[in-house]
Amino acid sequence: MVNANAQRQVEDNPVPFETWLAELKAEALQEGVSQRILDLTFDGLTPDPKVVELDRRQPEFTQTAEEYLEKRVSPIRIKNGRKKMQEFADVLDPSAKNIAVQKRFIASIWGMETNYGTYTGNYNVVRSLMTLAYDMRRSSFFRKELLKALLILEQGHIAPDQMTGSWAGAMGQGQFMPTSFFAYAYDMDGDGKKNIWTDEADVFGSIGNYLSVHGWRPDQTWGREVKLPDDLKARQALVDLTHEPNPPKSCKRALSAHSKKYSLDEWQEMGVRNLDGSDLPKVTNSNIEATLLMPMGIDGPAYLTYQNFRTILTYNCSNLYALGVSLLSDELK
Ligand SMILES: [Ca+2]
Repeated sequence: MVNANAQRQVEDNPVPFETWLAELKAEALQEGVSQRILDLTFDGLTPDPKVVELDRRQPEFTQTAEEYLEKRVSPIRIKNGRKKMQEFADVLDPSAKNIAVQKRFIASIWGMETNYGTYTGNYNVVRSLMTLAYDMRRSSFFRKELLKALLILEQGHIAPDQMTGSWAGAMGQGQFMPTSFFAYAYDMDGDGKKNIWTDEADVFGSIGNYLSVHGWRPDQTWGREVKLPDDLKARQALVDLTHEPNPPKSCKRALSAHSKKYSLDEWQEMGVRNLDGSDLPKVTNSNIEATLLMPMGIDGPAYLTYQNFRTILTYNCSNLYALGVSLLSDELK
């Protein structure tokens, strides 16, 4: 149902839509978008009230961490992931090798983002971005994304009627925003197009490239679930470890829930063990630093997270998201 309120809010822009659109098109022409692409994409296109409604929607209830992870790392998703990895092995294996990111992590993000390419969103990306750019709430962000989306069409990576995505403009099987497309999409099969919608080689290459550019370590995993000392006092002391003094601004919210970094040797000395009680891995040639994360509180599971966990956070700055990707990747190993 179209929300009348949403319709009213999209009209908050004091500039009439037709005037706004004419001005936008002029800017797009200056940016190198052709009249042909503008005619093809904007013909009869009007703002989508449904998009504004979704943009205003408050989550109806907050899932607990357990519920979130159960849903995201469900037995069916694990089963489908294993099947998909086999089905696409001819493309996934060489892509992962080429880009130097373990294939289970590429598959896991693919699974988390679009259920392995089966749910990429059916919104017309240009229409969604145009709506959100015309709307006043975050217009400058979405205007920039819209201009980039038009340039993607101009460069012929995908046909205008096939450029679909989420209601907020995240595109293709890895859900890239247009600016991310220009920064990280990767033409893995070398046909001159970065087709993150229907070409799996490019999908895997692009997800892998995103991780690679953000500091992925192919010789390491994401981290591990660990066992803290039984002694409650010792346990509390670990939980109380100073949090990162200056988490990066780009993902402050999630990273401020992590402890300070210590080496695996130091964690071992503090009494932290593998889940089965055995010693933490002894790393001889590189010094793995890890942070302690307990997303479900002191009684919940404890995780030591490595650099790759932080890289996953750049894809989506949420500890539960990154943990979902991580735990799913373990199941896809
Ligand atoms: Ca390609």
